[in-house]
Amino acid sequence: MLIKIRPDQIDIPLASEITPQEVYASRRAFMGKVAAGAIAGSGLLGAGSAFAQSATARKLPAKLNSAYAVMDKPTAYQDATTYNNYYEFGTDKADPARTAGTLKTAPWTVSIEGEVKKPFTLDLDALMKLAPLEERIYRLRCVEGWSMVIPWIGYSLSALIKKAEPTGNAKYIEFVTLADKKQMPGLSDPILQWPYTEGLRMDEANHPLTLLTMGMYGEVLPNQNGAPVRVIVPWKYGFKSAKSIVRIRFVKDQPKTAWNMYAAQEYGFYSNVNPNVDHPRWSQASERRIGEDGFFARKRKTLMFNGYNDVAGLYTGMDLKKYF
Ligand SMILES: Nc1nc2c(c(=O)[nH]1)N[C@H]1C(S)=C(S)[C@@H](COP(=O)(O)O)O[C@H]1N2
Ligand SMILES: [Mo]
Repeated sequence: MLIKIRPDQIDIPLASEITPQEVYASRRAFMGKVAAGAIAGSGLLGAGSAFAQSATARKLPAKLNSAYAVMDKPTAYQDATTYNNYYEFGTDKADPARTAGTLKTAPWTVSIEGEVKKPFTLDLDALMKLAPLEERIYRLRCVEGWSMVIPWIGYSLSALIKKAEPTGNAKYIEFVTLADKKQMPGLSDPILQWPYTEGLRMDEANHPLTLLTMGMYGEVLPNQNGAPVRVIVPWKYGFKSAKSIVRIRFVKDQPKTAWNMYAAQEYGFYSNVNPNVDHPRWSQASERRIGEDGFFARKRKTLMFNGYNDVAGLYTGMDLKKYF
């Protein structure tokens, strides 16, 4: 018999309270049970996503990549789509859900520029077909001290980098996002220098965890979450995960980034999730999971690299207090 089981009904430990090794082991045990039929028909596997979605958005079929799925309970779709940072659409958490309806996501192109064999432009359709879409369940932690767990859909950015054929001079990658006053009411507020830009070192960009993201919860991205294409870098603070990307530039020198230009002493280039290095205004030692932890609940511990220990090797020999 097939039993319908929602992810939030599966009894799993809080991943933030156990070690990443245990997370991995328990996920393997979980997947083992699925394979054995004990959790058959959960919908967690296969082409469709099991997660609650909107009634109108376009479906985006993708296979769950269980190697890249944390055990934590996914955040409710309602929370993930109404509590957003997307300053082009206002600075209040509720603003983007209200105002991002004016974002025109089709037609859309992403141009690949800079230190590459030959610059080119891809439309969204071509971008979607570049590599098989995967569903991955990642934690996203904002430097403000809250976190979510979201089933994203996309593929490793490395697939696009390979296609771009970067030259030997390409040491960093810069993401330039849309800045259009007609579509984005927040641009009249000069709080950040528009367009919002972000960047990664080439080895960070090529790490398989770095996800070029076109969807979430089984569907195309809602506008407020960065439609039609964004990046998700799960071991870094949320602001590194730039939304609504229009240009990807391969560059020799470390690119300027929007938040670093806003306040360099608060927002470094690297911005790895690090419980040992506090932001001047917020502790980074703990966090509140949106939709789960009330304001009076004991906060959960923030994990080094947000629990993604695989990336530690990228920073061997670097003083992460200096390169925060
Ligand atoms: N273009 C753009 N991208 C952005 C932002 C933004 O203001 N503009 N905010 C960042 C911040 S601070 C966070 S925490 C995440 C939030 O992503 P989410 O709304 O999908 O959870 O998006 C990041 N990407
Ligand atoms: Mo953030």
